[in-house]
Amino acid sequence: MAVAAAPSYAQSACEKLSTAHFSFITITSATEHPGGPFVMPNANPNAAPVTLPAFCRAAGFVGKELRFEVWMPARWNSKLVSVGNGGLAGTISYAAMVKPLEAGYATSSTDTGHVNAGSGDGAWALGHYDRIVNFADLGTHLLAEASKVIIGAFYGVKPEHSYFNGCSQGGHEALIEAQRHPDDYDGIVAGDPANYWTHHYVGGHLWSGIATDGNAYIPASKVPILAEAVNNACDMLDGVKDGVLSDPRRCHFDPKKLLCAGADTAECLTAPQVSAVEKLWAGVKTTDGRQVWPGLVPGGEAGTGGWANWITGVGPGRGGHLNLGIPFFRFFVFDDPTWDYHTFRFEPSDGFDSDIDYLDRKLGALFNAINPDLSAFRARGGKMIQYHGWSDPDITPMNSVNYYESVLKRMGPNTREFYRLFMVPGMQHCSGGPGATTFDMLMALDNWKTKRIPPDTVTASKVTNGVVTRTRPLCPYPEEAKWKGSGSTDSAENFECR
Ligand SMILES: [Ca+2]
Repeated sequence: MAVAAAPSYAQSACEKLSTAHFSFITITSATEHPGGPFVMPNANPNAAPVTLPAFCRAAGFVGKELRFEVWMPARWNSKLVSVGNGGLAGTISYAAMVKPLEAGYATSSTDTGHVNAGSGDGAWALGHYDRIVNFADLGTHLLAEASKVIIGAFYGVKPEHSYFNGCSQGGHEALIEAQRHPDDYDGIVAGDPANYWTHHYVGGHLWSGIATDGNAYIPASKVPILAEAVNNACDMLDGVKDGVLSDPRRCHFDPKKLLCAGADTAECLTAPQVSAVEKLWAGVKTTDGRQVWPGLVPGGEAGTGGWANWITGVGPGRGGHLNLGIPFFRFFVFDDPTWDYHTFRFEPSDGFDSDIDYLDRKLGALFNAINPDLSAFRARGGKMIQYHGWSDPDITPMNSVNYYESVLKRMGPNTREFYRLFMVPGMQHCSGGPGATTFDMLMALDNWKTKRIPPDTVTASKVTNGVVTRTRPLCPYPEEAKWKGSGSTDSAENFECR
């Protein structure tokens, strides 16, 4: 590496990494960044460089093709944060490494063992079961091991604490780690997790396309009328008129109220469109009444990160759900690049099992992180914070409620001493939405782990054009932020968790 310009004096500790020998890791580059403007890898060519503190940037791979990077600051807080991926992964999550690095953490990320050509690309999985295993389970585990080895070689000591922080697929990775690799991290943040993967792909990604198929398609232009009608019916159920539903389960708005009286207009829903909303809120049930996947809940439908992105998309069959769902079924499940989502068998027929059963048998054990037994993670002193946007139009928030309650049932009432769930009113998928959606769960986790300050409340801000316009407490589930009855409803101090 870099022999041509090699100076006669000794290599720096960072540069030495590129010639060091590691049993299971190949280092492809190790370079010192002196601090200052840094051009982010994969950045838009027109994007301005970010300003970063001085750090050592090590890049390498594990095995055949599991690429990763570890960024190690000159002024290190002795801790590691590995960051998770989104969608079908396939890229190192550089952007998510910036904040931890600035805060003094060593930080790492992996592409989980494949490179994709965009968020809707799943062709890399076809005929590559090893890649599927890395993506679903092993990639994040190997990242933890590689990160600790590199950090040990660079600083001379292992991290005092190691954390994982991810949302969506990153939340899935987080729960895989807590359940299957509990020795990797002693603190975990799991956001809007896709942990019940196979049922989310059937009941979310696929069902969204089926429910809005043909004349049931809802154009994005009609989403605001649904959002407004929901708010008119349910916003005040929590006592505060703020365009946000504190607990959407109390909202029982009937979409038939929007049914067109006569001809279809921009202000009403046709009967098939009403039926689509009902299907999306109902989720998927088998004919014998088993809930395969819970539906979405009302609230937060409007906005760029709402239904217009995930469900309606820019045209029929082009929403975010199908964009991720179709490649999964084509390249992971049915091994057929031309597979048509209309052919999916929700029920057994003609002597065949349902495709849900087929999928679960093929990939359920690998992908689904739904084991409620977190005893190994608890025993090693692990702390975990999970959060989920109550207005997530991608992964239904009921998934997080269901998983948390399953753990509570299994692990008992002391569960909250090591694992807490924060439902975020008015937050869409991992960010955005009408609520107060800016918060720092990593700091809450670190305070819990290192200072023994449990997260009894986490303050969230609503930021509009860079200005904080509202603060609210987030509360450990099942507590909810309740207005005390006096004072500004834009100020967290006037709310309490109960
Ligand atoms: Ca409200």
